[in-house]
Amino acid sequence: MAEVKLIGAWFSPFSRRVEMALKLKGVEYEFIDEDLSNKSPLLLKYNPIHKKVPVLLHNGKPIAESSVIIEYIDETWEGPSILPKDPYERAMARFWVKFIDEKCLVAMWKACFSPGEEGEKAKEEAAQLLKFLEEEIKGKKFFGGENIGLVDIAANFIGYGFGILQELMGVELLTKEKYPNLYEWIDGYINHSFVKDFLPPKDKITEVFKAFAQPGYSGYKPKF
Ligand SMILES: N[C@@H](CCC(=O)N[C@@H](CS)C(=O)NCC(=O)O)C(=O)O
Repeated sequence: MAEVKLIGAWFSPFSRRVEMALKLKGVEYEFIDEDLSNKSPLLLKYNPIHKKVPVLLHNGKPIAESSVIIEYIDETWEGPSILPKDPYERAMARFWVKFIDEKCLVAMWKACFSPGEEGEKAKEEAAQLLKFLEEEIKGKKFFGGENIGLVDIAANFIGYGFGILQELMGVELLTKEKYPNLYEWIDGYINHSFVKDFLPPKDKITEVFKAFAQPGYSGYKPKF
């Protein structure tokens, strides 16, 4: 039987993406929880370039970068498709994941953590970027259509962690009034039986964000 291990971090939305993909396919795996403020020799060995989680080990062979890993999982195991079959739809799904990773997450994070003018500019930018997702999800249950797909998996921070973060930081960015379609998606998403299993408890996530917000905090904190 194939040996599947995931080097991840319990709070990381990127490693959660991979867990979701593995669960969707019904793949058994061992989760190795990494301490990102004191990275293990295992992580450094298998992801020497980025030194980040997640890393999937399939029969000892490492694969890094969550989107790359998800595509590998989709191609390797039977089960519900994570990426659309149609080439154009596949390309579009990849486009939105790139948009989320390179634009939305960066601006949303800075909107919460960057001080002064940088933070204000990030809030404006994030507000505009989210409008594109608001438009994209309009009239659809999930980004993947009737079922959860690649973009829904990639957007797990927008669907869950960000709501907790913005509340904690007193930022009013992603609200029901401004983004009714996205909000409906969030509601359907976090209450979906499959997604529910992956949501870390709110109080635990809040503790992590609180630590990130502490002045002088010297542990691991995502940098964008
Ligand atoms: N592009 C990467 C991002 C992964 C990422 O940022 N992982 C964070 C945890 S949430 C990490 O391992 N950070 C370690 C570091 O920055 O040193 C992916 O999609 O897998």
